[in-house]
Amino acid sequence: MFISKIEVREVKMELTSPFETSFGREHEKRTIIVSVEADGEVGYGECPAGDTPFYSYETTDISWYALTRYLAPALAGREVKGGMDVPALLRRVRGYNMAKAALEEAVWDAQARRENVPLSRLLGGVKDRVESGVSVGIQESIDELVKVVGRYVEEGYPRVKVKIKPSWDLTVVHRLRVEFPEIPLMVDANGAYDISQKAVIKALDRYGLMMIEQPFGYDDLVDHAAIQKEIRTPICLDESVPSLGAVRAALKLGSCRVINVKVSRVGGLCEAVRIHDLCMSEGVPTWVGGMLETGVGRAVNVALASLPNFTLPNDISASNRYYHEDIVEPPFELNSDGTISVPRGGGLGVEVVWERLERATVRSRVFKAGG
Ligand code: OSB
Ligand code: MG
Repeated sequence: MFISKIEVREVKMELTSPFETSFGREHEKRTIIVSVEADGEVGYGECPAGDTPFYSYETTDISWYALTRYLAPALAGREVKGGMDVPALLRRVRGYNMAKAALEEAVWDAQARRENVPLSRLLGGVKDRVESGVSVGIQESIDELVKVVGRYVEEGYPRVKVKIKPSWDLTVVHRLRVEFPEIPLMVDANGAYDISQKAVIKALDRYGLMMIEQPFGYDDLVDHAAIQKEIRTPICLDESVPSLGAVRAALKLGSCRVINVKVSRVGGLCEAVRIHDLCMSEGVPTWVGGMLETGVGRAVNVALASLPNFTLPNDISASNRYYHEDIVEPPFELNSDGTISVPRGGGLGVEVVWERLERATVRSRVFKAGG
């Protein structure tokens, strides 16, 4: 496939409700949508980096810089067989995983559309529905959180993850267990603790949580290994595993028993599938994490989650959990069995609605073969 044109767009989408984590609160989502034209097909990908460098150094502006200065120019005018060939063309650039992932996704989508197969099939997916889960941010009060969680349980979400931080942890989990004794529940600290606060993590071990996600620092595999030895609840890593190499180190050290695989955090679908395959061969369960993506990134996440070792509920919720109006049609919806269906159409299996994309676009740049 000859990559004749790449378009990079910054898009601004209002969230249905603010999303607060241990590192801050977001009211709207700035994201980057890239499109790649090749052999008459157009493929889409998304770079859902955050507005601030509190989850990752890679912010929307940093990704924009990497995409427009180095990555899109490195890909425009190149010949590829498909998504599989993209990492090698971008490898000279170190880091900027979220920016790289968006371009690779767009090429995968174009390839799958050209072959008229669902992206899921191209990746080795085996499921036609993937298990949904909802990630609930920090709220104004515990009563408010109970209301919000109750609403999602009512809507049929089969697993709830709540964000925690020091001062919003044990009392919150205790109350949730009183109100919802049976629901599959987990917590995500986004690295808000360190080993000196391990008493909190050990106390969380009493609540039958499915897992505790990323309690300690993003670059700390050793202390995660230490705490995992002291508790029964599986530790799940997110920020600490940005690559296959990091996953290998984490498994060897015993830093976790579950891996959150985020396409954008690991730099694309090729790396995500490699991590999936390694975890499958090691008997380590995985699930697909999210970054409040629009329907473009969500479609990619759904396709990935259809692979066999994604055996735990994913951070993939319905479009209306995030946005009043998604930029794709049809929007993703929650089935009555708590799953989200894998689209059957070619590529992502959903269509970007041009007027909505245009309306949400803040800035854009075009790169063509031959400059
Ligand atoms: O840590 O998993 C995280 C959103 C943005 C950045 C980091 C995280 C998250 C979420 C939301 O938890 C997951 C979703 O997209 O539903
Ligand atoms: Mg996380």
